[in-house]
Amino acid sequence: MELYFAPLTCSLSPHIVLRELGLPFELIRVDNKTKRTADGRDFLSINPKGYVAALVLDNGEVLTEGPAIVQYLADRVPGNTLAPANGTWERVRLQEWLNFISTEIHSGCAPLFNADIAESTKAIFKARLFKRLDYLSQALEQQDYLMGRFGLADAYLFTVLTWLPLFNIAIGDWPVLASFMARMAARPSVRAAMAAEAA
Ligand SMILES: N[C@@H](CCC(=O)N[C@@H](CS)C(=O)NCC(=O)O)C(=O)O
Repeated sequence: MELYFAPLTCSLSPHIVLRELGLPFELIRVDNKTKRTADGRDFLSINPKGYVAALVLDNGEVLTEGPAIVQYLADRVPGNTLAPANGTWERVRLQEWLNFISTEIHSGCAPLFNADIAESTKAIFKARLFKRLDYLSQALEQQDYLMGRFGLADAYLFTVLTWLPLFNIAIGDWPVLASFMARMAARPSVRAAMAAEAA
């Protein structure tokens, strides 16, 4: 399998999951501005959507959309503890979390990356994001991970929360989330993924 990634973007989530599951993969860097891969190919010919993450399977199929990719990966490793089995209520709960992170946090951060949006407008998006962070903080108050034990949703949440300092949002304002980030950052898979992306 090949994972097309751009450093410290949302592709970090499937990258962490690949390492947690111990699946073999090749990491291929994409320049998100030029849409070229590190080995000189046109990324748009691989993923016409033009964004990471993209996973190319051994049979040539291309899978995109982070929440779909991580669930596909977990389902390849029977008995792993990163995702409850398909068809169970717990799996629906996982999908609820992945969707929340995707639409409320990941997409909630998107306007804050945009240099053409005025600070006064960004303040509106930030206020909305803060409510979601409050909710996450409550959810993690009594447990270390979103579903009790470490799983797919945590890899995704960690990934999107690493962006907060870019928007001058101090994670320390949510001590529970700061502890979550520290816990996640200490995981060998996370350290290895971040080191590989920084290389
Ligand atoms: N819906 C996609 C969004 C992916 C996405 O936002 N990728 C960003 C990095 S976090 C990207 O590559 N943006 C470059 C672009 O859109 O040109 C998913 O959830 O996987």
